[in-house]
Amino acid sequence: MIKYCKGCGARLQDNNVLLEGYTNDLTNDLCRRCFRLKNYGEYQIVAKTNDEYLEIIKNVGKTKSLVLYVVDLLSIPEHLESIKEYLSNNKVILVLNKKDMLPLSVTDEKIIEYINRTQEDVFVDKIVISANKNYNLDRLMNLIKKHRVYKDVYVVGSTNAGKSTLMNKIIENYSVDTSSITISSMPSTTLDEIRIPFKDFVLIDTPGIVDSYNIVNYITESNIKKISSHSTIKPRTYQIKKGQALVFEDFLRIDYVEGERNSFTVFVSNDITIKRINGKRHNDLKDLSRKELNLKYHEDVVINGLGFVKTILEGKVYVYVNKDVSVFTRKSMV
Ligand SMILES: Nc1nc2c(ncn2[C@@H]2O[C@H](COP(=O)(O)OP(=O)(O)OP(=O)(O)O)[C@@H](O)[C@H]2O)c(=O)[nH]1
Ligand SMILES: [Mg+2]
Repeated sequence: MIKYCKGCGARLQDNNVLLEGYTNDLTNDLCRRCFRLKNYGEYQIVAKTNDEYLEIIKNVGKTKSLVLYVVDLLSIPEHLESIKEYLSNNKVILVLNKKDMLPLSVTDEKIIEYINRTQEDVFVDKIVISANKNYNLDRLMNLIKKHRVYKDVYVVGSTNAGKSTLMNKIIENYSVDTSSITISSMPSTTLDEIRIPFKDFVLIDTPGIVDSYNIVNYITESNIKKISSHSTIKPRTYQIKKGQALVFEDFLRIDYVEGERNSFTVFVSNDITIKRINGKRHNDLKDLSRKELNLKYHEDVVINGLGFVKTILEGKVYVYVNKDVSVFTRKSMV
């Protein structure tokens, strides 16, 4: 009998320890990797190519089913609408997750209004939720009922957006099933589709698209844990003069190189240490790749996977970070 791991969706096998889905006993419900991740927090990297993920998402496109596109509010992609390239025939609900990370002053209305202002509208609905805190899940269930086309409803999005966490909360709140899907702060936790039947529909978790421009691919495991802390961000504001710089741990530096005295408010995990330095006197992290960005009035500097820095006045910054991490400016979100 073919059996799939209830944690990550991989097909269970007892032949090769090195391949996904390995277990020493095929009567187990979990593969060894999920067992260790759930019980000891040990993470084991699995090599999966982006082509495999694209294949999965293209297949979702062929089904014409309703799709929940889950996005981490702290890492909103620059072009949300590009998901529709693969899902042109699907109705897609945009699910903005991890609301609990943002200060309470950032209301759902403000977030949705911001998305409407800055992104092309390709979604049948948009909703702000917190899977961790069960926030707005009832409303989401109603949206699923309202827009569902067939029995199957897919959950897609970048790795670490919180798809499996959302699935687990829906299982906890709305199903008699007691199994739970594996979640972790590390990328590529879910490895294959996982189908969970509910009264009127079947929800299908999918592996996240690995975003190769996300900072999580280029920092240490201990820094990944720091950037994905679960406590509400306390924004940190720095009055900053030309020539000064902010240094984030050992992976990011932002130099303010042109402009009047400005104010930088940093929205990143509270566990990340930030130092303000005299940029001319200290050369820390200048060996990282440099990106030059011009600031307009009221813009955010977004560091994909980490968070953003809200600025006020016009000016110019140099951002030093791994060359593959995407960094861009946008109109202020908050
Ligand atoms: N603060 C906060 N963290 C969340 C929330 N939802 C998920 N997370 C965290 O985000 C990380 C990734 O969660 P997963 O559910 O494994 O993400 P995923 O989208 O299934 O990831 P892959 O399976 O790798 O594609 C974990 O550390 C979760 O605890 C949320 O609503 N708020
Ligand atoms: Mg997952």
